Amino acid sequence: MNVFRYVSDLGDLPSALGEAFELKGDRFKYHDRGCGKTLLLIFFNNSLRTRLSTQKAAMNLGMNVIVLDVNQGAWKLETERGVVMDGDKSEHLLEAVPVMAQYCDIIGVRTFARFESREADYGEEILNQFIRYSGRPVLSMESATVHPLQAFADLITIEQYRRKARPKVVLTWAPHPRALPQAVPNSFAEWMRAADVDLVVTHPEGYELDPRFVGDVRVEYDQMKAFEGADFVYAKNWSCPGVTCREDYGKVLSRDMAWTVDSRHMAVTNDAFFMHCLPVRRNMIVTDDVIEAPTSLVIPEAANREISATVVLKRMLETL
Ligand code: AN0
Ligand code: CP
Repeated sequence: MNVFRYVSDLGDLPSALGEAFELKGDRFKYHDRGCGKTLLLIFFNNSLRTRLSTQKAAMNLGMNVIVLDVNQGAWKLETERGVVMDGDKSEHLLEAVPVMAQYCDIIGVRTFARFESREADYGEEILNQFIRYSGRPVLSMESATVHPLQAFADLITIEQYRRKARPKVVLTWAPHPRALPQAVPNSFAEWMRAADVDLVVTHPEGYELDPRFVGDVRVEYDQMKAFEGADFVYAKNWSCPGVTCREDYGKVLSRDMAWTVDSRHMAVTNDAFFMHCLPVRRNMIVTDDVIEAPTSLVIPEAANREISATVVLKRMLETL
């Protein structure tokens, strides 16, 4: 595997899930696979889980790890070609990427949507420069439009807890004070469609996700109706994807607190498990009682980030 962005990059999904459960049983099973190999993790944005779980995954495989926080101690990077660099940016990505590639075998990149232009974000301009100019396998650790390590961990979690062959999974929008990317809901929808689940998406009007990720999945604008009989509730805020109205891309269109997932919502489900990728703002996205209930999977879900990253890195090491 040379690039990890989409579910299709993983190849056969059941075999990847099989490997994930094998690694859950023994996370050090392939502890010599990465011997003498170096993983470089580059963060343009903050992270707790991705930073720790991806490093842990690399260590499970015997790799060395280097972490660079671009905005803390490195030179500020220009990303657009043709710019006269007379501002605060001292170095261009076109030099920085091949330089960074000299010191590693695999590169992970976190680079959120910037909301400056839908075309730039949905064109994955930063991640693609790493793919194009590094000559190394590259994995998205949440880039502008996708968060595949999260979606893979979410799928492992659903596999682990499902009580029926084809569970009803509801992806619900919930309010948040700031504009957030669509990467998590995009990948979640994409990966759930590839898995055998009954997916329903619910959000206020204007929050329609990009069809390349949601396909023709059922969208239910009545949140309570969507929750009926759900086996899993996956909450997430996202800003306007700009699908129905391009000018609104990246905007906060609703702050409606009626969408906060609370016990009233959970009561109409099939005793659903609650999921969120974290970090979560309590009593905006979800109430204290729902996230603290025994049916809340937020911690096992975060634990599975180590597993998804171990599977992905193992497969990248195999193709070096
Ligand atoms: C980010 C997002 O919504 O994409 C990261 C989630 C994993 N969340 C925040 O910035 C709060
Ligand atoms: N879920 C997730 O990716 O968390 P971080 O932003 O803390 O890495």
